[in-house]
Amino acid sequence: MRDLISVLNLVFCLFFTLGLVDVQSQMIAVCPDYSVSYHGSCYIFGFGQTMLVHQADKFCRDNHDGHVVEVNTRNESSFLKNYMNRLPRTENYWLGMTDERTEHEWRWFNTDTQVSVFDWSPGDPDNVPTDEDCAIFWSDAGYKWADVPCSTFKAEPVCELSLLDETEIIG
Ligand SMILES: [Ca+2]
Ligand SMILES: [Ca+2]
Repeated sequence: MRDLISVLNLVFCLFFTLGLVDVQSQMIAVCPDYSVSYHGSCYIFGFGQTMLVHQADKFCRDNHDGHVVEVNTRNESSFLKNYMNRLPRTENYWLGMTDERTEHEWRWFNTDTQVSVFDWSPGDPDNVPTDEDCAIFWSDAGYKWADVPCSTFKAEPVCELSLLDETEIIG
């Protein structure tokens, strides 16, 4: 009987410990090894494949439980632009925003909130030659933004994972 109690104690301790480890791992804000982190977000770059924006959106959700990058602050914008300019490659990257519903009113796909910080390249957004309702970090403009057609343009995704509420981290 004493042996049985010992065994039950051991099993309980084991489950308790495992449970505790699990709780702790959910509380610790750590980005995956293959990502870069900045102020509560992880960014995953360099998939080596270009795709349409709706494919990029699905790609980030399905593979990384994240979304195509959203730029919420000037600092985040600078961080991403500087990072892209240092990468040894020249690719265009998707932003997770569109002005499909109302021209010139840009909204984030992920949260359906209005975009408040922009970093357009000179002359953009121009919405020509065709309807251009999606946007990229444009390599030719030092990764300032350009509007492009959603249904035909291909670029690489940058997936963003938010670890904590960003408003808790700013300042
Ligand atoms: Ca963001
Ligand atoms: Ca447009």
